[in-house]
Amino acid sequence: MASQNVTLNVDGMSCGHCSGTVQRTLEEIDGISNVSVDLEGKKATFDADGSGLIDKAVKKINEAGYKASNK
Ligand SMILES: [Cu+2]
Repeated sequence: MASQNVTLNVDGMSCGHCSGTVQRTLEEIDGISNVSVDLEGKKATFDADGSGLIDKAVKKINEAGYKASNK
């Protein structure tokens, strides 16, 4: 399956610690790579290689205490 470039909106990040947490949270998911988190822009971008990864990424970010949305 071709990997898909995904951008999520992420609310609730206020400093580099927050963006680092979101970055690590995404990097820990199998099938997700090339993670980049934009603190100022409130976005996270990554490549997803497999189905269901976007929902999983949203869920994991929310569990980490931030608010992700896919739109
Ligand atoms: Cu912070």
